[in-house]
Amino acid sequence: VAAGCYAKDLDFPAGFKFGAATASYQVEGAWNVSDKGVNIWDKFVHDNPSVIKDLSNGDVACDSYHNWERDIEMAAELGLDYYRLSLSWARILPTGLPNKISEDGVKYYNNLIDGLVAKGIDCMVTIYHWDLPLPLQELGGWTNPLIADWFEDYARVVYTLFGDRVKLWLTINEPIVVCDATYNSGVTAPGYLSPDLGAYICNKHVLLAHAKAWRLYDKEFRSKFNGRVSLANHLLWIEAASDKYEDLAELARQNAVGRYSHPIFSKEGGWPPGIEEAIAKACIEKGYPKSNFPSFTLEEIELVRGTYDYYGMNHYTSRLIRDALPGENLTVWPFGDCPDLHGKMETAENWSESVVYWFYLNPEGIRKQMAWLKQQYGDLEIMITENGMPTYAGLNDTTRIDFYKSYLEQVLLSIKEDGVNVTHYTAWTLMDNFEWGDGYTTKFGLYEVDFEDPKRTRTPRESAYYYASIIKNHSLDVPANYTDITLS
Ligand code: PNW
Repeated sequence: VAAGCYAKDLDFPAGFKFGAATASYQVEGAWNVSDKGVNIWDKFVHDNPSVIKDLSNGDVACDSYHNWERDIEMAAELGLDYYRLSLSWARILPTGLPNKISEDGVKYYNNLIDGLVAKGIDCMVTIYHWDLPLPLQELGGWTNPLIADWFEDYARVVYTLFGDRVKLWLTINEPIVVCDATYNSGVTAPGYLSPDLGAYICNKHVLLAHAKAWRLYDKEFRSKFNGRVSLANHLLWIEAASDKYEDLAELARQNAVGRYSHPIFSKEGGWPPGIEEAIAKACIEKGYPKSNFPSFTLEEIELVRGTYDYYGMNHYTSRLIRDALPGENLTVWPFGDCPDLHGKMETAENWSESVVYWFYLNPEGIRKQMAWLKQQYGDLEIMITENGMPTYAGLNDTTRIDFYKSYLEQVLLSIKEDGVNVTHYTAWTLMDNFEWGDGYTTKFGLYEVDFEDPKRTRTPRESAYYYASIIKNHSLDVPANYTDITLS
């Protein structure tokens, strides 16, 4: 990939689709209405308010549970081809299991999905975006092998309920956060630390859960509904800090991306090359009698291999990696370094900072990431399931406009120069929402939300006009008067 390359032809291919995303816990609120069950984020923030920067929580959030008509209106006026939303497991199944299905929970999603479909907007639905029902967590959550069956049973319920109208499914959002970030850092729900063990066990179980849900769709629903299913992986692009670290960088990519992709998307299946050996070595060094990293049986390898209809990619930022110096302090993945590989993460001088500590802007990273996916897993269809940038409050978000322009330009280069089959682009996010540990302090929204206002009024930012114009023109070549589009 040539550095500093700029696209000449700014039109998107015919059929390329644009969307925007949200997630249940981040927008819905209504945490205890009707018979909704408690989930791990409800409990995590109520028990530990200080883990969230502004001591806030998602109890009300954007109150999308009550404002769903406004959410549809925003999706429609932006001209979105599709809206990516997630389902709250405990809102649909209060106990986590299908012994009881909440009528009100189902009604909320039916209203939303029907309203979108009526406006000609497709639905991309994430089945799990981090809000596990509490009763399942109390039995170990993603470290209990039964989670694969619990997830499959939940998936059956939602395919049955919504599959007639939902044609794009994502089983699990960012398993690397569900596993690595959660068990290594304790800063995401359930806030339970289990370094060197929890993340590894979880890694295997999310793959089995995804695979069972994909196979269920393939066997029982595909012929009837003709939809497509994948998962959304979080891909941090990692490059060598200098030539001598090329091997380390490749191993770090296999650790960050491969552990959640290779078993599903590679031809041979199973764990990515070098990873079992590297983690075994790290475990022995840390004094464990043997590797804590689980192996796959041949049957499990076959169960997981090939369980995709496209590649779902969330991408935000990049890092450089080098060998750690002796005694150097290493923080944990995915927000920190790569201790299992003795790797220290850095950022390049020319990557500008955002208002969030982990986020540095490197537009070329998204193109290099997709080229790497193609080289590793062949000519897959890639859907960008999240991409966006944080700012502080304010409607004149020029930096966000520059972000979308520069990242989308690299997407065009991927398509036109690298021959990558990327077909969908999803902006994170439709509106400001509960940004996990950052609470409401940082804003990713195309629409600003007034969290002081009981009505949670939404107002379009300048970037909303810009994005609407890209969609309308099907091109990055937008007219100078793009704010003339009417948004409410
Ligand atoms: C994603 N990292 O999380 C999530 O899917 C969204 O729910 C979230 O609001 C959004 O990005 C913005 O933060 C991330 O390791 C997970 O760099 C991990 C990272 C970044 C974002």
